[in-house]
Amino acid sequence: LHHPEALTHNGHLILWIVFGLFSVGTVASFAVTYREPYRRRFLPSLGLLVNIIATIAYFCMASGVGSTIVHSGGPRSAKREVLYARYIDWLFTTPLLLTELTFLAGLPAAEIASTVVADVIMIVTGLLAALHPSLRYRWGLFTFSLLAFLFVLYSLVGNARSNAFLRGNKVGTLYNYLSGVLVVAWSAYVVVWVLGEGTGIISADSEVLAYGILDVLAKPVWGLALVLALPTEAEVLLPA
Ligand code: RET
Repeated sequence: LHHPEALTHNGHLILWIVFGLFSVGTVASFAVTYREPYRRRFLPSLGLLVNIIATIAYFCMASGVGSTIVHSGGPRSAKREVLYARYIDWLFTTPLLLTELTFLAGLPAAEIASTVVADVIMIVTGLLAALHPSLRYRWGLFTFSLLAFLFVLYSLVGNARSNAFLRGNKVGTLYNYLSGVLVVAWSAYVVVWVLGEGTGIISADSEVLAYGILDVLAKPVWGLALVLALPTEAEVLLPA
């Protein structure tokens, strides 16, 4: 138990593979954004930004910057490698993803803002929970993060849903589908966190694999599905 539970060669290999997938996602997002006329580029360009940020974050993590060793519990080791670079990615990308979905729903600006603020609190307290030196107080920050997450989910399944249906049945149906996938996928991050950073039950490599699969689903796949399925009624137009 003298060695920290750190990434191995396999963990870095997975990070490089996910970096490759995000590079492809970035190119695809560029294509779907710029084939649209200028006025229709708002939603696709948010998706493009998400992919660019994640590509850079994966380059950092794969090449070995943005991680630190923290005190850890669990069966594996008393120390564990935490890739804090992903929280910096999430700090920018989760607000962008929520902006895409809430603009699609036509949620009023003040409610978009409060959802995004709760999301930022969720990520920052989640980062602090992962870095906290005390194995006990870590769960206090985890609780703050979880409460903020519940607020985000509440805005998405409550008001935003009814707003989406006000924009028409096609928009409502697309919104239902995309928000449903989001709720399931984002909740899975919490499970991975508890098993990884939280309790040390899974290895640092398995954690990288699990977050990698979720990131590819939640960013390029989800974002392209939104843009490609967008009915004309759901467009968010830029000023001419
Ligand atoms: C943490 C740990 C503490 C409790 C909660 C969390 C939630 C994280 C979420 C992350 C979503 C990330 C996405 C990234 C890429 O697109 C920080 C894991 C609630 C919901 C969607």
